[in-house]
Amino acid sequence: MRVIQRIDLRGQVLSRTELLRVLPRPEIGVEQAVDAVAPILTDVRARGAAALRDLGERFDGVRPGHLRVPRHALDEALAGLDPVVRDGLEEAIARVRAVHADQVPTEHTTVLADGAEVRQRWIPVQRVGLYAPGGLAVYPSSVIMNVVAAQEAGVPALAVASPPQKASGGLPHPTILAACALLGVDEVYAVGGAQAVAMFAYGAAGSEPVDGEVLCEPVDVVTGPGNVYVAAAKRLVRGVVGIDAEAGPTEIAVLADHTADAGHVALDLVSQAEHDLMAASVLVTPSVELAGAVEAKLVDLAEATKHTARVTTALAGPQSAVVLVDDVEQGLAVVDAYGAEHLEIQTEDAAAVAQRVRSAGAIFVGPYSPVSLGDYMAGSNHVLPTGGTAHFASGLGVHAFLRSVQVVDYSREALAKVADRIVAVANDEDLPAHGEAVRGRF
Ligand code: HSO
Ligand code: ZN
Repeated sequence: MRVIQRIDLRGQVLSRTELLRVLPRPEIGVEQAVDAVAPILTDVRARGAAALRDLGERFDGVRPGHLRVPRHALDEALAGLDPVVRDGLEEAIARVRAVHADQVPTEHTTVLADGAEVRQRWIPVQRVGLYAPGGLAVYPSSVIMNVVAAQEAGVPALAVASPPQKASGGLPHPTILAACALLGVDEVYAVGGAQAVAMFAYGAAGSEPVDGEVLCEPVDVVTGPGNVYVAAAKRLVRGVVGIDAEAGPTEIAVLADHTADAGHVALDLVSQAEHDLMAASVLVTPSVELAGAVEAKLVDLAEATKHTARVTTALAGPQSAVVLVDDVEQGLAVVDAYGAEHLEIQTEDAAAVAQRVRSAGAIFVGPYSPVSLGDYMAGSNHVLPTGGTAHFASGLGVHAFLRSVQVVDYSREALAKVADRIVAVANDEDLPAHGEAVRGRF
């Protein structure tokens, strides 16, 4: 069996729709999961903390003693953190903080005439809930990406939820707790999956009395990665709360030409395949030589890497491919249609090529900006739109936690200048009281 399929688009002129058909993506099945998680949401809404305990026992195999992680458990987790890992996480926090601090938009006032102003304010939401998965994907780096973005947006109240682990006696994974402690987050819940999303959306009060426990209050925005059930739960609570994107399996596309190093390209394709059986690794190249060299490297790397089974399955899956194109120009059309979560540009004049890209979650320019850098240490956010949602969505940033509010401030004279026009348009809409509300002032 081929390590990765080849798709040859040379000599073909394809529309975006046709391109999407030849660049398959994994079927995620959020729709089906919606039916499975709906009763969980109903249960949490009705029974609050009691339901959360029952669901922890059922799905995570351990009944959490405290839903709210005690402060001392956070401190102990931090004390037990390997100092080398701590140093890495601290550097990541500092870099991500610097980038996100710069994202905060400044207030802007448009003066339309003398005494006629519209100001654009940016106000953080009051309270957010961030989900951190357990199981296979225990990623303190993802905790950093979500928490720092919310903190730099100025969100005053922030809660984290992560599944109770049997090995930790019903507490979330110690590295997740340590990351929370490093970030100064002390409201952490041992609640996982769809029920965590429900807890954030509805709060944990339910209708049953609870003795002595501090319960989670509802939040305004829920963010954070998770499996298909978490995605389904987010879909269901959207509207009650704001959500970030529904995260799907990770994707890397590399647009590379003959100048690229096949070894680098193969390493990067393998790095994201390591996440998930359904992860997508796609190379788009006009160079048949590079394609062959990368395929050969992939065989060696897939065998030598720690998670061989996952990597091999992801690379061989229908979602991964080496795509041959006529030139970088056609390559750009392909990567734009695909709209990858991560797009690496490893071509001659990489910065200029990158500048022409219209759709990608994040763009990594040149041979020394691998996706792994962005996953941990670049300062950019690694929570990015997957599954082609980059066509309309952005990666996580402070904007996900901010609302823009327009502040209208007109003087008597400025209102008088437009009064007749307001009356004319209001009457045309058969809403004369609108016009009267203006005219009645003069
Ligand atoms: N590449 C993943 C994020 C991640 N990588 C976490 C390592 N840890 C999705 O962007
Ligand atoms: Zn990654």
